[in-house]
Parts: sequence; C-alpha cells; structure tokens
Amino acid sequence: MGTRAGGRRTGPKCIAIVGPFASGKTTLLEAILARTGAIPRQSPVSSGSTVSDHSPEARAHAMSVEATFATTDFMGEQLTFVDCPGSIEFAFEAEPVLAACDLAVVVAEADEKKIPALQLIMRKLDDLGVPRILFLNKVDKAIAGVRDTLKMLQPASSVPLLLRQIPVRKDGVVIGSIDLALERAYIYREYAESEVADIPGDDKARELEARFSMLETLADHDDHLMEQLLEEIEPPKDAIFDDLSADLRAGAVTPVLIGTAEKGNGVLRLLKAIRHDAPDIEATRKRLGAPDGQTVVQVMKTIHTAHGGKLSVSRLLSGQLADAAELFLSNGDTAKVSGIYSMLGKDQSKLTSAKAGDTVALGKLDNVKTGQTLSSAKGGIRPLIALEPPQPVFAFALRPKERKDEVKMSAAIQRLAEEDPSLSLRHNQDSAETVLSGHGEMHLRVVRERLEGKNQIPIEGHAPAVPYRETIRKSAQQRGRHKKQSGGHGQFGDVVIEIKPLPRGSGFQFSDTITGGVVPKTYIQSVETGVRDYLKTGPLGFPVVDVAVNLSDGSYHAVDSSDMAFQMAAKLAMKEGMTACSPVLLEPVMKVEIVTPSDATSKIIALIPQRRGQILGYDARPDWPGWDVVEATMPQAEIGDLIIELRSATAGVASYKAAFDHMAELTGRLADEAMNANGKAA
Ligand SMILES: Nc1nc2c(ncn2[C@@H]2O[C@H](COP(=O)(O)OP(=O)(O)OP(=O)(O)O)[C@@H](O)[C@H]2O)c(=O)[nH]1
Ligand SMILES: [Mg+2]
Repeated sequence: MGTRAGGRRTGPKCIAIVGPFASGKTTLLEAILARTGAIPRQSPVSSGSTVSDHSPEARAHAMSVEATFATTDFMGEQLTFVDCPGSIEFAFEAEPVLAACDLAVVVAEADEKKIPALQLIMRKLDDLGVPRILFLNKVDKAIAGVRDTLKMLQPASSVPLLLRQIPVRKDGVVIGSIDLALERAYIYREYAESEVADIPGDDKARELEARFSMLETLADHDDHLMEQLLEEIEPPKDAIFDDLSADLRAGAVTPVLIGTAEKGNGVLRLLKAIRHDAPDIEATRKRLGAPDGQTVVQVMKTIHTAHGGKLSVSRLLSGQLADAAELFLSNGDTAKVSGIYSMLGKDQSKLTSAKAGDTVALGKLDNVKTGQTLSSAKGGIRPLIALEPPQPVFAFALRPKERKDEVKMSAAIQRLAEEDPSLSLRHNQDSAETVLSGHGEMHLRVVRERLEGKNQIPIEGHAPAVPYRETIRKSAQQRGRHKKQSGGHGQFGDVVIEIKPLPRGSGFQFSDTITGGVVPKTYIQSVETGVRDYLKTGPLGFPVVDVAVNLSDGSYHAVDSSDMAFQMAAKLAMKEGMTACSPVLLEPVMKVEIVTPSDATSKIIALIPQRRGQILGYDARPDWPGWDVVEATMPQAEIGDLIIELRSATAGVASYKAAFDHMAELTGRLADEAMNANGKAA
C-alpha cells in the first residue's frame, strides 16, 4: 500500500512503453534510466548496448523483439518500465504486461504511415482499460507543427489527444517546450535537465491559444471549469492539475507530452507527469478485479536465463511476498518462490521480499506460465486475465541438422514456447514434420536464431508441406488375383472391384454386392482393409479421397485363401484399376479474411488473383473506422508467405485469418511441381 507524500499517494508503479515500430521506445527507456541515475549515461540504440535490446537477435535486426523490464527510482518513488516491441509480429509480448500495468506511455512520431499501427495500440489499451500518456517523440526532426501532427494522429485514438506542451522554436529548430498547465517554458539541454525560463514573448499568443484549447477539452468533463471559461475567469492551477489527473486516470483523454528521447529532452516532464498522474496499484488491482487482503501475483513474462534458471517476471497486485513463499495457481497447484529479483534489463539484483505494486522476477516457478494469476489463498483464485494469442499467420517446418540434436531441439523449443506464448508447435503426421507457427517471418526467424544461437542447435528449416490429396475422374472395373504356390500352404485371393469417383468431400465408401458367398464375409473385410491401405498413397503419391469401391465378384479357395491373400488381391486390383480412373491432384483451398487499413485495400485486392485467389467481397471492417475487411478464397499453397506481402503493403499492420474451405483440382505445371517435391521428400 502506498504512503501519502505531499497529498499524493506514492508507491511502486509499473509503466509500459508501447508504440509503433521504431518510434523511439527503447531510446526513451534509455533516456529515463539515465535521467533517474539507474545507468551512468544514455547509449544510442545503434551502439547495441542499451539496457533493453541486449539480446543478439534484437541487435541483429535493430529492433526490439521482446519486452524488457527496468526498475528505477525517481524522487523517492520506485518505477518499473517495460519496453515493449513495436513490431506487430512481437505485439503479443505486450499483452500480459499491459494488463498488469498502471499506465502506458505511448511513444509516437509525426509519421502518417504509422497511424494504423498507433490505432492498433490505442485500441488494445481501450480494451484493457489502461490509462495512457502519449509521448510525441522526435520533435527535433519535426517539420509540421505539433498541433497539426495531433490532428493527423487523432483518428488513431478513440479519446481526445490533449496537448499539454507546445514546442519553443528558434530558427525552425525545437529548443524547448512550454508546459500549458504550468505556464512555464523549459529550454532543452542535451542529456541534462532543461532550464526553466519565462515564456518567450513571441510564443505568448500561441501558448494562450493552445492552453485555451486544452482547457476546453478538460471542460467537457468538468462543468465548473466550463462555467469559468464562459465567464472568462482564470481557473486555479490546482483545479487544472486535478482535472488532468482525473481525466487521464479515467481514460477520458490522452495527454500529450513532447520531446526528443535521443537527447533526453522532455524526459523529466514525462517522469513528473507519471509521478503525478499515473494511477497506483490500488486502481490497477481494482481494474483487474483482484481480491484485497491476500497476496496476488500476476505473471507478465517468462524468461529462461542463460544459466538455466527460470524467471517469472510478475506484478504484485496486493499483499506481500517473501522469498521461499508458497503460492497457489488457479487450478489449486502450488508453486514455491525461489529467489525474488529486481530487474534492470538482463541484470537482476536479489531482494528478500516484495510488496504490493512491485514488479519483480520470481525464481524457479517451474509449473507457472505467463499470464497466470498466483495467490496466497489456499486453492488459488480465478485467473484475472485470459491470454489468447491471435491465429498464427506464418509457419515453418524444422529439424536439427544433426540427428543427435533431436531431443535437445525439442526441449529447447518447449522452453522458447514457454517464453513466447504466441508461438505454436505441432507435429504434422502426414509429412512427419515439426511445424512452428507464429506471427510473421521475423518472428520465426528470431525463434530460429535463438535455437541456433543461445541453444547451439543448427537447424534445417523449410516451408511446411501442403496437405495435397488425390482423387479420380473416371470409373473402372478391375480384377485382382493373388495366387502363390510355394511348398505346403498356398495363397489365394481373387476379387473384382468397381472404382467410382464420389462428390468432393465425401471421403471413402466401401460396399459389396457379393451373392452366393463367392467371397466369404471375413474375406470381404480383408478386401476393405487392403483397399484402405492402398488409398494411403495413390498413383500420384498422395492420400486418395472421394472414391467409392465396390466388391462385385471374386472367388476363394477353401485351404489356400487367407486374410492376407485377399488384402493382396484387393491392392493389386486397386493398383491397376486406379491408373485407368484418370487420377488428379487435389489441393486445399482456404477462405481468408484479410483486415487492412482502407487506403491499402485496392493494393490488397490486386494481389489476390496473383495468388490464384478469388475475391468474395470487401467491406468496411465493423467497428474499425478506417479499416476494411477483404474476403477471398485462396489455395493453401499460396498463403504460406501471404503475410509478408500484406505487411509490406500496409506498413506492417494488415493481417489475415484463414480456415479450410474445400479441395480443388490442381493440374498442369503446379501439379507437376507438387508431385516432384513430394517424390523428393519421400
Ligand atoms: N531524430 C530522432 N531520432 C530518434 C529519437 N528517438 C529515437 N530515434 C531513432 O529512432 C530509431 C528507433 O529507435 P528505437 O528506440 O530503437 O525505437 P523503438 O520504438 O524502440 O523500436 P522497436 O522497439 O523496434 O519498435 C533509432 O534510429 C533512434 O536513433 C529522437 O528523439 N529523435
Ligand atoms: Mg525498442
């Protein structure tokens, strides 16, 4: 529980840093840590030595690929920041984090292309009910005015973006900011605290106008303020601060601060706003519906450290926790805490206990997963959040280069899947492949790099096999005789079968029209077994579907006939009969639903026929202003890398869902290619 200092509740807070890709989140965290003294100085992201993005995978791709935690201290208050990746492929990292945070700092920039990405994040925060501050970064290179930029970004937010600061410019370059609530100017100094100054005379008119517009927005939720504005009475500063705080906490507005993370400018104002306005753990506990009066722990991330120890980075929503404490999972199982740590990027420092509001890593909770809720209450409490990864959009099949690594690889994949709940793993029976699926090419590339790098397992990867089938176009009748005389017992089976195509989706049907017992009942069964066995691999090399086989005639021998002999006869008949039935390859066709920002819809529609798809229609995406949904059918073989093209057409934000629709005949060059590839794999 927090204490009150100067009328304000203080206590450990947890703040997620989110925003579109490359907006400067990692840079901002670095600036915050430098400003609060957690690190001696700010490193540029290009140096590869920031507190966040320390993994070789993040460095290799110059982007964040996982959530990083860093706890620091600002004016006696403990703040844990979580730097979340901006790429949509790693967006799921933020979900368990955001749920248990008090506040999100959304880092944005004046870039029209990134508006849909910003919108995705804002909606996520709306859904979770997380209050937010928008940090408009990179004002050093901004050409447009801040107010125009906010007008441009506003469609991404369901609540008003409330400008709290305007820039001070000199010769077109931003040299500081004016805080509209404090009515003070701050002149930037690189990597140091800004200098407080009077508002420059030239800026006074702009300041008053921007301030009035801020007050007008606040007055929408405050009748008293509205009256004051109408009567041209200057509202007291305290009342403005209270409104700013209340509206932010209620999620009624998104205050906007400006700065240049790269030079540490605007960071102190941001920290002060966080200190002053961020909700505390009590508010977050209530938002999540966590019970009071007991220890409640929400797991935000799972890490397997290089030294083999598992860490469950968690938020204490209420109560306290001592090392070696026993906690209950929602299913009643127990987990014993072995080590409590404060995090600063990859570094941990040991603690003896934790209290409500703390964000700490808990050691060796072997049976605990990301997103779970733990509690001190016997038998556990119900989960506070339900983590549901979206449907994967990209997959690859893999195996270790060396057979000896098989067991090691599957253990490593299990660990990776535990660290990343958006990764899914399945074994494809058809092709005997291990298939990993995830949220994009980069997502899976990073998984592969982790296997090869951290785990030292060289991997062979390829696109997963498409489950082709084959069927027939014509009917045929065929006799099959299996007869062998070798010493004592002979083998004898003789059948006549009729093979017929069935409508698509019927599968396989077997019947007999045997009369007079020319083939005895038990051997009819053997014929069916033989036929079914044959159908596992048809003349084109794939499982056969949509055929009917009727056993119409045959003969048997009282001594030499057997189950095996009739199976053999049936297979012989099938083998010869099928080639006369004009076999044809079938490929799976999916129904796809693509969601895209509307301005890219025509591009998306154009690429569907290029992938042998058929457009079924497109429409406005329900409840998503500025987005469309395009429906189409498309062969599964063409969907494998569809996401790459969708993302590149939409600055990374389009996505799709696919579900099996039907099987369709495939002939010509593509069929030959599929058969050749299958022949090689077999
Ligand atoms: N001009 C300017 N560039 C900046 C500023 N802040 C960050 N950058 C640059 O923006 C690029 C991306 O910065 P990052 O901090 O890695 O961005 P990010 O949001 O963490 O990126 P992801 O985590 O990959 O989404 C880098 O080249 C930074 O140098 C800034 O204030 N001004
Ligand atoms: Mg980053």
